[in-house]
Amino acid sequence: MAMATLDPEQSLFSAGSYFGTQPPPPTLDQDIASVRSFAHRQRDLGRKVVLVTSGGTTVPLELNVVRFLDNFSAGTRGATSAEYFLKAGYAVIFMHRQFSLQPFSRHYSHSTNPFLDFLEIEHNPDKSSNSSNIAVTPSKRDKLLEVLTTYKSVQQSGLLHTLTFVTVNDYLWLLRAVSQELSILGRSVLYYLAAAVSDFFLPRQKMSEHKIQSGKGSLLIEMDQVPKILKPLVDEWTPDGFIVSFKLETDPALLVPKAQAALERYGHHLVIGNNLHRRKYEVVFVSRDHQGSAASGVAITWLRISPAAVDARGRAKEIEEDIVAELAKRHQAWIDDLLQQSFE
Ligand code: 9Z3
Repeated sequence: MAMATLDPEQSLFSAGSYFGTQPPPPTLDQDIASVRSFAHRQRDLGRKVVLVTSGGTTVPLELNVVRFLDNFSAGTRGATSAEYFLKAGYAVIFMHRQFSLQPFSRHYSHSTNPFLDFLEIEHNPDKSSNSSNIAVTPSKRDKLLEVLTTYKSVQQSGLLHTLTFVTVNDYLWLLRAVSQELSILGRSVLYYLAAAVSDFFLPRQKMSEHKIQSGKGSLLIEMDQVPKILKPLVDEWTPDGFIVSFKLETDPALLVPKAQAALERYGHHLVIGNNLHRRKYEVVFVSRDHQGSAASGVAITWLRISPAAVDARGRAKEIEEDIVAELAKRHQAWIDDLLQQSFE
């Protein structure tokens, strides 16, 4: 692909100048082909599809990358939500940061619940034989069987398609391409943008080729702003989709105003605000108020669970269960409304 040259004075990228100057990831064509066939299959089957983005993006500081900036996210929100979307009947494209949590395997994360800890060796009583069996610790069996059964059935049904990104550049190229492919699904596609995306990046043209050397005192790096890609996503790439973005803040006073500002700026359907420290127990839905009951024209709904809450099976409740139930309801209501309007 021919690259436009970057004006060294230029520091504000539009989506157009970004994609005209930054190179696509090498696996992009392959990823596009896989998403294209997934989207066509789901359309033919009449299924709703959700694109879940999950995990943090990196910003490399060198071309031969040794150092990079990272964005906070383990991928819990995305991986957990993907499971509940599957349960709600959606086909899921799970676009995640390489090595971040994934649906199903997240229950057995190497750091919080390493699988080797609940496997036991059953030695063969025949001492002359060295064939031993592996068994699951009895107290872990029920949960593992449940997770494994769902995982196998999802795999068999082809309802889950996984894509990987590492850098913010990978993420931007993939999001554009995937949303363009999914636009064939019209209103049945939901975007659930839970990945933690860097606001700043270092354009390729400004990156040092080799490892930045120390010894010259402090390091000053000037980064450019990542283009606001929600705007072209909403207006151009997938104009019919139902688009939900997340807003992360650490100052509670900023959460609702910033979520509201994002909604107004991009004109999409919903912003889910979450505070870093309370994100597992509390989120706020900020959307346009169609009933007109709020003076501001904005509807603000808090969704909360108690940290001690348990689900129907007596396990720790996950707020994503309620987030996804509410979204599935809103998505369907929006489809029905538009259908109704087209008859009027
Ligand atoms: C989120 O706010 C996610 O809910 C979290 C999930 C990253 C907090 P974990 O993976 O965390 O469960 O540990 N994602 C969006 C973050 C983000 O970058 N939003 C941008 C912003 O706030 C807008 S796209 O400006």
